[in-house]
Amino acid sequence: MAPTSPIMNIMMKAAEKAGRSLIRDFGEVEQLQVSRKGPGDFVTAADKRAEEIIFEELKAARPSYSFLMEEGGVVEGTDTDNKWIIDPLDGTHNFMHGIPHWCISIALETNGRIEAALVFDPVKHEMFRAERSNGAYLGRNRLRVSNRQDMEMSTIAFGGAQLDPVKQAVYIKELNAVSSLAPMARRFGAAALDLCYVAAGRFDGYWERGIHPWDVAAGILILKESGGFVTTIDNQDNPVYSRNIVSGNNDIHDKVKKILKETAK
Ligand code: LIP
Repeated sequence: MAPTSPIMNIMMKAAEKAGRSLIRDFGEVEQLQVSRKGPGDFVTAADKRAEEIIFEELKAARPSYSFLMEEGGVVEGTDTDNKWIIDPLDGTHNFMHGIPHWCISIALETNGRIEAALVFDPVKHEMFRAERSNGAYLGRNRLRVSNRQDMEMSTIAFGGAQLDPVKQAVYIKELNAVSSLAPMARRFGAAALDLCYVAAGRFDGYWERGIHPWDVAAGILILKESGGFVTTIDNQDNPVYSRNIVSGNNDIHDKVKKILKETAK
């Protein structure tokens, strides 16, 4: 495996420990599908348990750092230059339904820039990781985005269906516009893995509105370090906090972004 830095080793240890907890809980979820209450409360507890594990591990290693977490929110440290951005279970809906496509996402933001990123899929034993200017890796293998330029043959992931009727109308309009040119577009339900799969060349592009910083912070650096492009649909500055994102290899990113912008007119 490519040499990992001390900070990446800390992140990997935390992710692997939380992954063991989630794999145990995921094994229980199958049985809960048929229970009267369903697995909802159980999954919430599993999510929070994983976040507590990650928080304790990272806090012990870097006591002064701040945190932004999906469940626990903001925890200010004395060192406000360094902030962990954590989604302990990305792909919650998949997890709840026993669908083996979910992950742990941990990013370290330093002075407003993501410097280290890790996305761990414990079911498939895949650890995607990157440090700024040092490339992106899946295990020993260096990640590179695809060279595909043909929308018709591209696999483009998306997300963002909304119960809000106004937002849902935008979603349907965008999905119709992109999928009419890229019929293989499909939804997988975990933004962090969507970005990592673009980085690995499995997908050629991904877009979504309504995502949160913890869903995408790590995947954005991993994708950029694999030669991919990540921007916002609405030309905001920082895709980590913009709540909307469009990404891909250079060609597909540009083509999808152009379609989305034309759809918005
Ligand atoms: C999920 C995202 C996914 C989105 C889902 C949900 P969660 O995050 O990863 O891309 O489509 O609606 O937001 O809630 O599983 O951490």
